[in-house]
Amino acid sequence: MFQAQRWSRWAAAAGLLSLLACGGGGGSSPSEPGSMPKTVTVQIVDFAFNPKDVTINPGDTVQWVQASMTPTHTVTAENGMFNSGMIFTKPGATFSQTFNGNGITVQYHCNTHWHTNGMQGAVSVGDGAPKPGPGY
Ligand SMILES: [Cu+2]
Repeated sequence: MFQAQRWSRWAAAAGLLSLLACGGGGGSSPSEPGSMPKTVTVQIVDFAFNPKDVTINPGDTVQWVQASMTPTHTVTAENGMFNSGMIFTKPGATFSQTFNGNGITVQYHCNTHWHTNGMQGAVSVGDGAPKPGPGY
């Protein structure tokens, strides 16, 4: 009985490890030979995204991190691709989005400070992505 319990615990841990190992993609991604998907960080500082614009490769993830005390931010895409909701209420709060398109630019804003502070940004994905529009 005791032995079996130990074994199943070990097996569960090993399964978790192999899941994590597979998360890296294992080279099966068709995009950009030799480049692994990466995560790019955009900080929310006071009433602005920093950097405001980022350029990434298809399959990369953008992670927004609240880095100052100003509360009640959102990350809301103009094209409806993502909407964090009001989760940026304290420093350290994060929201992540993976971008699989190619040659696209996704413009986004903070619902709370969009009109008052011009709190906007853009994610350009892949080669040939159009330049962000005015204000982004
Ligand atoms: Cu905001």
